[in-house]
Amino acid sequence: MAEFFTDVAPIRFEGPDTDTDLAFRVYDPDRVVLGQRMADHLRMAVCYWHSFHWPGSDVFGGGTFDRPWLEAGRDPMDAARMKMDAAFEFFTKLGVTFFCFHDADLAPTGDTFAESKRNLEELVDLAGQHMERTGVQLLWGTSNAFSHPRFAAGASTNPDPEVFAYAAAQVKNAMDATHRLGGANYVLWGGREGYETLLNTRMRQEADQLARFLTMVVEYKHAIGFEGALLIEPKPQEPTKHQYDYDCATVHGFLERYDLVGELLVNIEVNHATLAGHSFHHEVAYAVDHGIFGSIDANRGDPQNGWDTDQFPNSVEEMSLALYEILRGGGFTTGGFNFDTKLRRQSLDRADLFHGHVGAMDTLAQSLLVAASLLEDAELEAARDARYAGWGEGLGAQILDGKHSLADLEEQVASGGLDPQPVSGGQERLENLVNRTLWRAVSAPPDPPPAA
Ligand code: XLS
Ligand code: NI
Ligand code: NI
Repeated sequence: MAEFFTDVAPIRFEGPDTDTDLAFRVYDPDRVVLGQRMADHLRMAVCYWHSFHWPGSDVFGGGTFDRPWLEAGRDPMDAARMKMDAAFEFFTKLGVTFFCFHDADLAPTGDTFAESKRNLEELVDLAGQHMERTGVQLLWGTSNAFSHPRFAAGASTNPDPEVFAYAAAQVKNAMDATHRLGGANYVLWGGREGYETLLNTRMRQEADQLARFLTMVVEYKHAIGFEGALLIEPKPQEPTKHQYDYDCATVHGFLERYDLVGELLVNIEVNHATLAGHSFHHEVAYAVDHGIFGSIDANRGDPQNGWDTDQFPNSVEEMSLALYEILRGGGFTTGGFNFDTKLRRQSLDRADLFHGHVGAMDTLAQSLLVAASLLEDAELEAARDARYAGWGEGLGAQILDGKHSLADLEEQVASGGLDPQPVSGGQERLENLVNRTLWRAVSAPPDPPPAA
């Protein structure tokens, strides 16, 4: 097997004081935090598409990267095998636990559906061998039902039922591939499940189609005995002007409306949250609180841009707040942190892909320490508990139990029995508490190893 990343040695944990550029300063997979290994808390994954299947092109220019398997004129199956060799070399040198793929980045699209299916099966077999050899696992698989021109007007929400059928066939095969590789989840991102103009769109019709599609996916999951979670990835727009899976709350409402709650969870992407006008913290807190939290696509946007820049995460604060909510909710079950991240187009060196991921992994490891520390000293939670204490007993509990009507409450207030006084929300104190934890957590000594 030819090596591609020949200039890079396996990345090691060397601690915060190391001078080695490509080393982990905080991410130490076996370090125990809140009783669990860092690697098992974070469940990090590299994405196949941006990392290996994208040449560094943008809407104004072609590929800039050194990716020999993407060069024109190669036999597509040879190129796909070469790409897979490089990908697994990268995963193992990085020391990441998982990867994620779309059918279309793993295997070349053939001239016919049957040929695409054969290609996928062959490359799934090969991926299985690489996984066996390296121990790298699959966090999730998905199907690309947005790039091909037939999906320009949507996949399941297309006005043409034959396109719906085509997307169904594709998703069935991608679910089979994911199942075969022992994937922990299957993701559905509705890239073109939205509209460009309302002038030619029936929103209710398209919502019914989407619900029918998802119901078929749920039925198929149970039919094949796939035990992973099904995840919807919300995004408000791009490439379409409006996407139906706008944000977590919209997806949640949709699941309720079509009786799909409990069957599908969400895969929250940081940059999609910010495009929807929310913070990432908001989306995670919503999902955890409402029982629909599944997994994360970790990246970041650029505050000056209104599109999905998919940069590597580097804000410990942003990630810590989200991780705090995740840990509060009990941590990941099937989900994890997938790096849905792109290098910048000028990042031409082979090593740049390592720099992006090493920084991102250290950012998450740092954030885990901060979140664990916030959880352990419990001050944030105590402040929240105190703020809502009135709802746990007396009047508050009675109201929630339906023991009072509007008229009842009017009587109590009118008779002078109630005289509520405003209390401080304490926001600045809590913000300071978070900031103190941010600079303290990372320098704290690691937990002692668990007793044997
Ligand atoms: C695009 C999405 C995509 C999904 C998988 O914005 O993030 O990469 O994660 O189809
Ligand atoms: Ni994504
Ligand atoms: Ni995205």
